[in-house]
Amino acid sequence: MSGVMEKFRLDGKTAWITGASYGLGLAYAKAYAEAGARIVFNDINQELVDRGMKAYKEAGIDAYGAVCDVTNEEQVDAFVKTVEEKFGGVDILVNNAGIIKRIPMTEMTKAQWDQVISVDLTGPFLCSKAVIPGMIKRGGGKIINACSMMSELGRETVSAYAAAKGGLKMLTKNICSEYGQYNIQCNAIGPGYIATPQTAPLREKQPDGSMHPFDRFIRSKTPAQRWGTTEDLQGLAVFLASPASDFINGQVVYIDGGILAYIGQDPSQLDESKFKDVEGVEDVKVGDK
Ligand code: NAP
Ligand code: GCO
Repeated sequence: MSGVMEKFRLDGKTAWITGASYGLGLAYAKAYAEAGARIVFNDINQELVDRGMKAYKEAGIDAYGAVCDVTNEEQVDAFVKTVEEKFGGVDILVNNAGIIKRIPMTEMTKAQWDQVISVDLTGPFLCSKAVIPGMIKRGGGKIINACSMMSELGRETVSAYAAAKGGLKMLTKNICSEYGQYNIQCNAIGPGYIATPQTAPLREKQPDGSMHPFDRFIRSKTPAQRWGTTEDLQGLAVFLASPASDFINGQVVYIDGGILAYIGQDPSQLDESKFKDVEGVEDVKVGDK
C-alpha cells in the first residue's frame, strides 16, 4: 500500500488503551490491531483483565493486559515501565477508562465527586504524564482523551462527570500546547450517546416494555434518531492515532450523530416503529456505574 491510505496505518506502534476490557476501549483496540498496532491494555481488576484477554484472543489479537488503576500513580508508572521493557514504550495512549455517577449534585457526597474526578480527569493526567517522557525520547506520540457531550453540555445528575470531561477538554489543549513541539499530538474523541454498558441504564426497557424515557429523549435530540455504536467511533479513533492526523492538535472531535448541531424535536412525535438499532447490544452490567 502506498500513498494517502498508508498514512492511516499503525504498523510498528504500541497502543495503550486504558479500561479496555469491553465497551469503547475494546472497540478502539480492535480497530488499532486491524491497522497494525500492538495492543496493551489495563483494567481495574483481574476479572476484567481476564474478560478482556478472552475477547482479544477471540478476535485473534495477541494483546498484553494487566491490572492497573489509572488513579494510582505507582500502578500507572509500573504499567508503563513494563510496557517499555517488553515492547519499547507507548506510542499511542487512549485515556479511555472512565466512570459516571448519576446523582443530583446536592445529594452527591464528596467521596463520590472525588471518585469521578479521580478516574475521569486525574487518571488521564497520570497516564499522560507517565508516557510523555518516552514519547519525547522516541521522537513523538499520540494521546487521545475520552471527552463527551458533557465536555460542552450539562444535564441533571452528572455534575462531577461534566466537570471532569470539561476539564479533560482543557487538559487536551494544554498537553497540545506544552508538548506539541516534541511531535506529540493530543486530541480528544467526543462521542455522543453510544450503546455501551455505561449507558445501559439509560436504555433499559420500562416494566411495561416501553422505551426508557431517556432513550426517547436522546433520539429526539439526535438527527440520526439512533444511539451510536462502538463501531461508529473506530474510524475516528484510528485517524487520531495515525500519521494522517499529525497536524491536528488540541482538538476535540465530536462524533455524535449531530446532537451538538440540533435543537431537537418533540420526543412524542418520534415514530418508534423506525427504531431498529441497538437491539442485541452487549449491555452486560459490570460493577456500579
Ligand atoms: P464503560 O463501558 O463503563 O467502560 C469503562 C471501562 O473503564 C470499564 O472497563 C471500567 O471498569 C474501566 N475503569 C473504570 N475505572 C477505572 C480505573 N480507575 N482504572 C482502570 N480502568 C477503569 O465506558 P464506555 O461507555 O466504554 O466509555 C469509555 C469512555 O468513553 C469513558 O471515559 C466514557 O466517559 C467515555 N464516553 C462514553 C460515552 C458513551 O455514550 N458510552 C460517550 C462519551 C464518552 P469497570 O467495569 O469496573 O467500571
Ligand atoms: C449520561 C450519559 C452521557 C454519556 C456520554 C455522552 O448520563 O448523560 O452517560 O454522559 O455517557 O458522556 O457524551
